[in-house]
This record gives sequence, C-alpha cells and structure tokens, in this order.
Amino acid sequence: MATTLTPVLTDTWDADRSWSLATYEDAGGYRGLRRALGMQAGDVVTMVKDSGLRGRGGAGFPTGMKWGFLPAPDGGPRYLVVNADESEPGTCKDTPLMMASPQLLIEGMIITSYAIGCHHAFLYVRGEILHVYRRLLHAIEEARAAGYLGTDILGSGFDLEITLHSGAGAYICGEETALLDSLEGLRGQPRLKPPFPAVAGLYARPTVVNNVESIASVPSIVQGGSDWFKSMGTERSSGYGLFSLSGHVTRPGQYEAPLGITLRELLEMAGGIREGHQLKFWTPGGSSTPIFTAEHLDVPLDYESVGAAGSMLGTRALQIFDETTSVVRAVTRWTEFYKHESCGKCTPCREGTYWLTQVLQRIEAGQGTLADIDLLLDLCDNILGKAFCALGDGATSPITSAVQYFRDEFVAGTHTPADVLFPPEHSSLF
Ligand code: L3W
Repeated sequence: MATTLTPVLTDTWDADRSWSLATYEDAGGYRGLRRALGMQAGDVVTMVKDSGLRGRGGAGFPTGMKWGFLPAPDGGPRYLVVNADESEPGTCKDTPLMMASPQLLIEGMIITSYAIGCHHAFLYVRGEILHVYRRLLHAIEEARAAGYLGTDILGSGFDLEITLHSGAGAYICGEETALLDSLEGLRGQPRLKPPFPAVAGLYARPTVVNNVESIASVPSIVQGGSDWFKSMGTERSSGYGLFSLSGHVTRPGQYEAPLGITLRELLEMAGGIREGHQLKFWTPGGSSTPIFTAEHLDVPLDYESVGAAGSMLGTRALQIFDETTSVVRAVTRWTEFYKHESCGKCTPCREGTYWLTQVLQRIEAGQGTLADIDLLLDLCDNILGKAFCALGDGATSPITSAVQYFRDEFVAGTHTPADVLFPPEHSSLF
C-alpha cells in the first residue's frame, strides 16, 4: 500500500498480483523499453541528463551525469550494478518497491544497460530479505521468458543478462565500492575513490552503480520525456520520490510525492502525529542525516532546502518521534548500529564509533559528566571528514544535531562528580 500524489513508482502497488509481469504489462509496462530500443543509446543518456533525475540512494548525484562519466567503449565489458542493499535505519522504500513492482526495476535496468552499453547487469540485494530475493528471481525469469532479457531483446539486436546477488547482511556493502568488493567475492570494505566506479568499478571495468529507486524512475522518464519529469519537484530537485514515514505517525508507510513537499503536508496525508502527542524530532533522510525538530515542518524536502536548513535529504526516510521519546536513547541506539556495522578499515570510524557508544551509554544511564558532552562533540569532530567513507560521517550527524537542539537532555544524563563540586583545594570552605 502506498499513498501517492504522483502515481508513477507506486502506480500498480495496489493491483491484484501487482508483482506479476501480466499486471505490469496491462498497466503499460515495458513501453518505455520499446521506446528506448528505438532510440540511439546516447539519446537515452541525454534524456535522463535533461530530466534532472538525481540519485535516490542518498547522495543525490545527477544520474545522467554519472552515466556520462563512463569512458568511450574500448571493446571490453562495462557493467550496471543496482544497489538494493537498503539498510540505513529508517530507510524502507526499495524493499516495498521491489516486492510490489519488480518489473519496473527490471525494465529500468534493461533501459539503463542499453543506454550505457552494458550486456551484464548485477542486482545486489541485502542478505536479510530473502522474500525479496525470491520475488526478484521469479521476476527475472518471467522477463527472460517473455523476451525482455537474453539475446536479441525484442528483435533489437541488444543482449542483456541480469545476475541477482544476495549480500550477507552488512550495512557497509551499501557503500558502492564495498558493494563491488563484496560482489567480487571479497570482504566488503570501501575502496579509495578516485578512481570512481564509472572509470574502474566491478572487475576494474567501467561500472555504473545506481540505487533501486533511481533505476525504477528511468522507464517513466523515457516514456514521458524529460520535460514531463521536470514539471514535478523543484528546479534543481526534479521529479517525484518515495517518502517513507515511520514511527509515531498515525498512518506510517510509503508516500510518493514531488520533491519539495514538506513534512507538514506529508503528515496531513498520514493522519498526523499519533493522537494526543506532538512532534519532537525527526530525520529527513535516515539516521545518517542531522535530525530536525518541529521548527522544520515547513522545510521543502528537496536537496537544496534541506541542505540549507542544516541537514540532508538522504533517502527520504522520515522517522518521526513524539515527545515520549528520549533523544539520548534514540541517538545511542543509532550509534550502537554504526559501531556494529563499522567495517573496521579506518581508525576514526572503527575506534570513534566504539568510543562514542561508550560515552553515550554513560549519559543514557545518567552516569555521564558535563565533560562527556564536549568529548562527544570532539569525537564527532575527529571523525567527520576524516573517515574513509560516508559511514563515519553519517554516524556523527544525529549526535551533533541532537546536542544542538536538545542539549538539556544530554546534561540531564550527567552527574557532577564530588571532586568537581568539592575540589580538595576548597575543602577548608566546607
Ligand atoms: C564519477 C566523479 N562519479 C561522485 C559518484 C559516486 C557515487 C555518487 C555519489 O554516499 C550518501 C551518503 C550517505 N566521477 C564522481 C562520481 N561520483 N563524484 O556519485 O557519490 P558520493 O560520494 O557523493 O556519495 P556516496 O558515497 O554514494 C551516499 C547517504 O547517502 N545516505 C544513505 C543512506 C542509505 C544507505 C542504505 O540504506 N544502503 O546507504 C543517507 O543519507 O550517508 O552521504 O556513485 O561514484 N567525479
């Protein structure tokens, strides 16, 4: 189930057997592919560039521009890798998309592969979601049987195979280069960039890595055209996207809407904060983005406006917390996650997330000191921008923003030790 203002990605989610090829074709599925196969590959890339589509996996990098970074063909293979390793706390859009409409993703993968000259695409799914893996496997088989995959697709002369790969349940494998290492059979750890995957990716060949929702947006862009896509959203954040509302909201779920919608508007569709309670804080884009408060209800949820207000649009995972939630507890829980998921490759992240967890657990237990709050901020300062990949940066975002907006709650978790209250040199005063 999804609520939608822009029925594209979620258009068929409520249909009977929405995941089947028959339902997808009845609703107009694979028309985008037919159109793309009649175009020059380069024109498909231009169309996606012109649409302004930006990566839906968190960073918002322009999708068509990324495709355009691939070097000129040299006769060797080039790959498309779809990142379906969705694991960021609160992020839960790609899983329902793949469950409800797997053919939309497959059609997007075929069009993208055609556009970039790839004949072997990979779909990397997180290990814990076996039901999604099964559904995708079935969908790939249905697509192949119908002539959408394999050799000479729809008589176009274009060949493509898709390999579905299950990860083993590591958050770091959502980082694109760790994902590539994992796909190659290595331990998933991030690689140094540059070179970016576009230049040297899977098996050191040019590779486009895109998020599920980005690729699922491609068929409608090819069908509707770039101007149609740009008619939604804002000037620099065009189109629509999935906004995932979770937590203390009356009707949690997926809301498809143009970028630039506000949380206030989304909450109206979602029945508001649960009855009798008020909004306390929320994440605009998963737990790796600085938290927002009730002050930010009217911030347009596009890349620029959220950035200007001090956070990131990220994955549009809107985790909503009411006044019954301890911000210290929430932040501690997120930090425990990052500590657990740190791959250990770099010292700032490996040691820093461990240390942050110790300090936060002390404060949560009411055993912290006032100096611990400065220590938290100092640790964050020593991780941000100094870790090997975005995991470390992300771990600091909820902490620094929570201290900024709710310092009192951190202070309440401290006790002032006796040697500070009664320093020995002042003992004669007492
Ligand atoms: C070629 C250049 N390619 C950049 C490509 C790059 C990548 C994309 C974005 O992190 C964020 C992170 C999370 N030549 C290029 C180039 N590229 N310059 O553009 O790159 P980057 O480094 O900006 O971001 P990233 O490392 O992909 C993603 C945030 O998303 N996030 C994500 C959460 C969700 C999950 C999950 O559930 N699996 O990760 C939430 O906020 O913190 O900042 O493709 O190669 N010159």
